[in-house]
Amino acid sequence: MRGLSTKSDFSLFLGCLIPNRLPEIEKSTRLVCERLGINLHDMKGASCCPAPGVMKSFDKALWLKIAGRNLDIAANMGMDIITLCNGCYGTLKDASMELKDDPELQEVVRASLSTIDRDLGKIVDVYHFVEYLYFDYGLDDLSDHITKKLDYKVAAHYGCHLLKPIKYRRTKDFDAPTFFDELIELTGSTSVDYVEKNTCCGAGGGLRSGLKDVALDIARKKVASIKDANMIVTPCPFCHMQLAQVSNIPVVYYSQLLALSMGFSEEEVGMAVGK
Ligand code: 9S8
Ligand code: 9S8
Ligand code: COM
Repeated sequence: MRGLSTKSDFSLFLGCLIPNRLPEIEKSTRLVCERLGINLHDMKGASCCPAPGVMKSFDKALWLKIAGRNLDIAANMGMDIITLCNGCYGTLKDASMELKDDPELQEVVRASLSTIDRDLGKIVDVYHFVEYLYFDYGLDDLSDHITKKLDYKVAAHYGCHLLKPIKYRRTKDFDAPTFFDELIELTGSTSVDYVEKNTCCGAGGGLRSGLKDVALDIARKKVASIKDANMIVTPCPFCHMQLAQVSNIPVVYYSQLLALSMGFSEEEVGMAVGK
């Protein structure tokens, strides 16, 4: 049985990159969630989260106002949020926690949102999909749905916002996290170690837009340290796009890998491009 059986309905926050550039992430996630009994509801009117490494650094008040507006959409739906992107998680989870921790800040954001005819209802909880699977759904229940053991050698890339800031993250072990590796190994695959495993992909924080050459150098260094893997698996569309530019092995989102291990075909999960 599921660990949190009462919680099976969530607002799905897709962010910008998945609908615009990486529909296979949405498709494969919807397939696995349907199997797992996790009901995802679209957030009508949701905007960019806005991206944490960029917007929060420049204008924190505006960052919080826009994030608060997105949280309010979920609050009106009466559901906590699941997001599939580390960056969106970084914004919505941190905004939610900062607001919960600080009633005065809540009042400031409420007043600011009233200028656009919105409120800040009950502040919802925010989950990254892979974090929810590991810490709430649970590996035991998840393994009941694995019907096909894969035997890929996988280079796991966590990305930054899934692990930090540590005070708002489920795993406190940000130097040597294992939960994403465990989720990967549940599919029968092996998570292989590599030197640059815990570094940034190089794209975040506006680096890709501001200093493209530096960003790509970081990605190249990371990918060059991967030996003996068939694929890179990520939990983040931003990292995903960045690493795919410099990698000569496929870059795969976790839901795609999980869907394959549940018996879905490569075509169904968007991995048969060029075949
Ligand atoms: S929304 Fe706009 S740019 Fe992005 S994909 Fe994730 S982070 Fe949030
Ligand atoms: S993009 Fe996604 S999470 Fe981040 S900041 Fe550093 S790593 Fe790649
Ligand atoms: C990266 C998001 S996932 S940001 O560029 O740091 O905002």
